[in-house]
Amino acid sequence: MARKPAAKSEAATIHDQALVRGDGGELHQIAEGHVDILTTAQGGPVADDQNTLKIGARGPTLIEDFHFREKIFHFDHERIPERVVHARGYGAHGFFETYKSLAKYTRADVFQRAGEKTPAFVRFSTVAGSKGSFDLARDVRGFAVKLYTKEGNWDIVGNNIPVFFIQDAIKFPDVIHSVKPEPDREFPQAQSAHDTFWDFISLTPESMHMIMWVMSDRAIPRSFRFMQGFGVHTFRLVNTADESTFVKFIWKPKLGMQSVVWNEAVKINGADPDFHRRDLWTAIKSGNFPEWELCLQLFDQEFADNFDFDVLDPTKLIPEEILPPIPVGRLVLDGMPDNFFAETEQVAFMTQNVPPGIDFSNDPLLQGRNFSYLDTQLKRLGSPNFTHLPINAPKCPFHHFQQDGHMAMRNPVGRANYQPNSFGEGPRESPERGFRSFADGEEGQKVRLRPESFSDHYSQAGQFFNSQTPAEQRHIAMALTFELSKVETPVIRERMIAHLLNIDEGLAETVAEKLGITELPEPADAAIAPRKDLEPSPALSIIENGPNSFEGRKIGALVSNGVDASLLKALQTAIEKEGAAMEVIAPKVGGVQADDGTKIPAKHMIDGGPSVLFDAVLLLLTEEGADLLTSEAAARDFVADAFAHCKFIGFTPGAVPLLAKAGVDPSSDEGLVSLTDGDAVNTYLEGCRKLRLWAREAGVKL
Ligand code: HDE
Repeated sequence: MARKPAAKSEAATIHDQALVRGDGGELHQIAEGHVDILTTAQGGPVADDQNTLKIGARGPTLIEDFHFREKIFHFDHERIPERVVHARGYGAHGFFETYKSLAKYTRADVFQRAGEKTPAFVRFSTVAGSKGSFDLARDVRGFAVKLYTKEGNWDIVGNNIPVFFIQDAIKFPDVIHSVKPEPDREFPQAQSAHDTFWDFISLTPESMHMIMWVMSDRAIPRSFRFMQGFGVHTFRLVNTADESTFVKFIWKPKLGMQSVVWNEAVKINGADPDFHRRDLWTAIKSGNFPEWELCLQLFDQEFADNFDFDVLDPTKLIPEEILPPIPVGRLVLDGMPDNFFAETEQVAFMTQNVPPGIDFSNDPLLQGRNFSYLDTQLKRLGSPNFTHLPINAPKCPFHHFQQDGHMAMRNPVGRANYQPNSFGEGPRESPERGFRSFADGEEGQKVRLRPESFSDHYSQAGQFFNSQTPAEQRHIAMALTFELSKVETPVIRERMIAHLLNIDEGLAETVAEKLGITELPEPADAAIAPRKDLEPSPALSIIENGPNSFEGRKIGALVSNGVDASLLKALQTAIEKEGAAMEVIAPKVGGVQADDGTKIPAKHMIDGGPSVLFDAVLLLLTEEGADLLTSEAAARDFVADAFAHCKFIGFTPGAVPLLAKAGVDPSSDEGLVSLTDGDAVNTYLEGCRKLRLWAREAGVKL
């Protein structure tokens, strides 16, 4: 059980069967020298954990070996079903700090006092891939936040994209079945580039807005730390006077947004399938705690009635230029779980977890989700007592009469486990402090109907496309081309072009041309003619909203023997001052010897540290060093990829032969910085703050 050494003061030997209490209060046996004695789960000391019990050294194993049986049986049961969606995820602990009281809008305790800190657990995830899939899949990212408020847990189970594929929860199994591996062949894994996904999408016009997001750079983020998060649905805030204000939740990363390019994503998946989780782990473990601001879009019924689209439609967003988000607090992630399974795997998010003062709207997707999440946790965690697990238990006092069942950890004492009772035992409900649903007046016929107000499927898709920079538009066209090129059924490709014609003709033509479709189809039938009068929303572009800072980013410095020690030191100091990090890559992982004789340790050997793992690169090579590297494919790729991915490259004169061998002209653009010039280190870092030199991309033709 416990693996930590026991407290010294209580040490004793196994001979007197001493029990001591560990840090977590657990009991364990210790021996001389304070090494725990291995025991069975029943606490029995084990003499031999290397050999099963047999008749003779070469004989059959005995069923009597209770230690072996217990160990193997437990192992056989180590896995629980992975989440049907969002199986691959990574979590971290932190806190939410409220900026100012929002009492005017909500009675939720979490928003009453400026400076109030509420413990939080966040799990980021991909949607389609299984638990062991790679991090850089083109996919939506989950952004699920659990706030352990003083009035119970509040889960904002969001995504990094503010809209969704479907308008009604009854379609969720269909959209997910279509994107998961095809059921007869069980591939492709963690990919939307296949027939069934695009078949469903091309038959589901309401998905078009979300498709534009998923084909954009939002779906290949550089880091969880550089993503926005969205609650997606319209929710309500409700104050003490039972007045409701509609709200949309947005998390904005303090370090700004950043994504990678597709060619890079594909290579990262090979070089480091755990790229995103390693990034979060490294940042938090090194004290660089990522931070997001919670921003609210608040609006009333009148705004809702006058807005271009239905605020209950989860395939629509409210542009920030029309309704500016107000920052109301910050989320800081400052701790990694001690045990991945206990925390990240067992954490159970549920949209229905809301404290008094937060309420739902009638968004039919949200209403459906409120059914699904409890059910999925029961299936996954196997017992209604999943709320007893430390990661899921509220951190405020709680009292109820639920009891028994599998693995009940909290067992009530006393006689009356019901209420009302005559024994004065147990809690009672509180109409004042308890959760009161907003008393919206509802009446109507029982129908299975989609409202008319949900029927414009193209206008916001077009607005999203028109709000992107040319580089981002190019990426969308390339993503659509790539994905549809993997679709083997021509009619599906053509159906998609017919939809794209309703979104943006230029985009449709580009994709059709790249797919080799010579005759454009008719535009798809649209229930409502697509609007072309929606103003672009610059807030929707990642590049338009760059951080203009290199903080939190990482530089890969390729070095050779004889590297200029003082230049390396100057770069290291400047990079750290910027709040960024540098990792050294060398021909051998043992490192190199600098020109002043010092030994420079390397983090990676050249084959293990490709430039796709870094935001910018340095080539700190002597001519001799570069000559040796020119014959290495990994070194040539290091340079060629950094260039193709529009990264800033700082280089010493010695590195020129390697640049040449990689097909890169050192004077081709301002993203190539010779480190001999006067203020070269600063010039290089100034460039890095732009993150990428997108002007280069058109010429690179990835
Ligand atoms: Fe989920 N979703 N979802 N979803 N979802 C799950 O719950 C579901 C939707 C989201 O890190 C499941 O614990 C339905 C939208 C996240 O543990 C399940 C519908 C959004 C996570 C489920 C949706 C999300 C989930 C699977 C359509 C963004 C991962 C495992 C009505 C706002 C949470 C689980 C974590 C997980 C159902 C649509 C976000 C099956 C029925 C829209 C971030 O309950």
